Amino acid sequence: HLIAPHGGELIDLMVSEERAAELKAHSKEWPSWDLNGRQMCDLELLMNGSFSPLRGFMGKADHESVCSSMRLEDGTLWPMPIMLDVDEETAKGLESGAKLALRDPEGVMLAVLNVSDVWQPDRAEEAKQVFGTDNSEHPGVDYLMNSTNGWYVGGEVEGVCMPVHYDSKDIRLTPAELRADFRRKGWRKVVAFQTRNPMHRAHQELTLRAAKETEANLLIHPVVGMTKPGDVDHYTRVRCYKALLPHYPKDTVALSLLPLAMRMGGPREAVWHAIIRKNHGCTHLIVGRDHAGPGKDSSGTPFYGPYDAQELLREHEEELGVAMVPFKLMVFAPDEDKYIPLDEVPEGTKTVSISGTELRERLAEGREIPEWFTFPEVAQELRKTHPPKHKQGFTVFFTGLSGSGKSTIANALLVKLLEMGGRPVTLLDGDIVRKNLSSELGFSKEHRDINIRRIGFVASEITKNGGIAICAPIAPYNAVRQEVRRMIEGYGGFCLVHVATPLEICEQRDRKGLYAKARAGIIKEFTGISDPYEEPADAEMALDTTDMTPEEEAQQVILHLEKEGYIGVD
Ligand code: PPS
Repeated sequence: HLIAPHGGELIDLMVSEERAAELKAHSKEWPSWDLNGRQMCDLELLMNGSFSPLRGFMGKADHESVCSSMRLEDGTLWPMPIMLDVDEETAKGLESGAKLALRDPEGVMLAVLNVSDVWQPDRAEEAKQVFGTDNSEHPGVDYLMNSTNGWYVGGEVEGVCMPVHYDSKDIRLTPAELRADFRRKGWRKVVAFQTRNPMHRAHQELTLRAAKETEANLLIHPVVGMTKPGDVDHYTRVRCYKALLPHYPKDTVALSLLPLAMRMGGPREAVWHAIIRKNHGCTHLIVGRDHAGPGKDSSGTPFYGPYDAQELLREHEEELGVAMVPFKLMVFAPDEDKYIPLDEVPEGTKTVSISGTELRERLAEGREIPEWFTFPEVAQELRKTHPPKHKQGFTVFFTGLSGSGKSTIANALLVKLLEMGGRPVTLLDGDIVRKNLSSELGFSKEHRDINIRRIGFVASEITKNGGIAICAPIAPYNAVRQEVRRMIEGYGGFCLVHVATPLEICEQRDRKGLYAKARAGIIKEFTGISDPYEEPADAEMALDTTDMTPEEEAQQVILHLEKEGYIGVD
């Protein structure tokens, strides 16, 4: 007596063992496509029936119909294109009737695509129709325009093997498993809560209210596939969700993880979420303000209105059979010690709330997170993965001409940081790197860029793991320096220091005799003499070593790091 899946039948694309063996035996004759993260998520949800009634990646007719009218060609409501994008070389080798082996990053064949269509889509048009904009500040548009390949391949999928997950296996329930679970427990009305964020007390309050109001059981159904860049990682979130479960009445709530790749498509995405939950046996979906919203563009204009998603789902809830439960913004009334929906707050009542930004700031500064805001167990989990800045990793990246004094300052800084203690410190000096990591490289632009990328990669790993990396290459090119900054900033601090000693001084000093050789033409492509140095415009600090001691310079860097919060006291 559970709600019927979308389209009437729960799709299961996994083939029999016999058929799988047959497909594997033939696969050497077929071209292969290595799936990326997004495609892996989509394939898993296709294969396990989360995307019922879809039986594969969309062909041209369905794609056009979904983009223009939110319906498959046969009229079934379906708001989001589910496409397999491939490069030109792969596309050119395929035609209708061909088979394409779909492989995971290790090369294991997960499925076979029975190709029906191969075409070059108009992605800008798709963006406008699906997301309502072709502005690539919208993460869904950005992905479509800048991270998808230019060709689509459509066709039915025969599933051979599910993608492997090593984490939380017991709570990654497929639609069939979740339905079986609901049947066993006698749940018929189930309200789903979609989330990509940690859940705080307001979320617990509103989900509980939604369950009570609809007299339904609650499924907490967080997305663990791909969410918005910058979101809290799903390992941390799952620990937070688990910590929250004991705060619900016993046997009324279930937790299951959904390996969905979100598109941040607002209204259309809300309808898609409802269809996916319907396939998982849910009858209701909680939809909040700006559901699956990408936020605002650079001019501060939101991509969607705050209630667009609620309205679009409401328009279709009857057809779908999934009811939209509007989620009210909950605020805390400290004097009454309880949460109240914002629109029900009596006049004159004092209320408080903490925004996502403020929470991040409190974590970064190691400040208190009040119990009215989040349960202490949840706060503790967040603190573990979001330590205050003075416990996070960071990279100090010196750039400057040969002989400018980078190595000397870097060494002085290394010693001062080791003296302070607390975090491991690694010095990636130009010369050391060129002896070890980059021993085969020369000094062409291409090789210098490879060298800096390698240094950046190592520094980003060190930073991610809470250590300190000090880099001191020449790094003459701006673009790759910025690339390194982007690699690191997501993990911790990044401080670019321009050691701006003028060329004349470097040449006068000529400690290694290299300038003399460069002037004589014995060394070619020498930075500053016969090769360019692009002065950074984005440096956090510039140091001119002409009149300063290395000691003083290292001290300046330390003071800057202290100001930024990366050096502090417990
Ligand atoms: S880069 O551009 O960042 O990849 O260079 P880097 O790895 O820092 O290596 C610079 C050191 O190599 C020596 N050297 C040269 N530098 C510049 N140009 C040419 N052609 C060159 N040939 C050898 C030089 O000793 C540099 O060390 P520092 O410590 O900067 O003086």
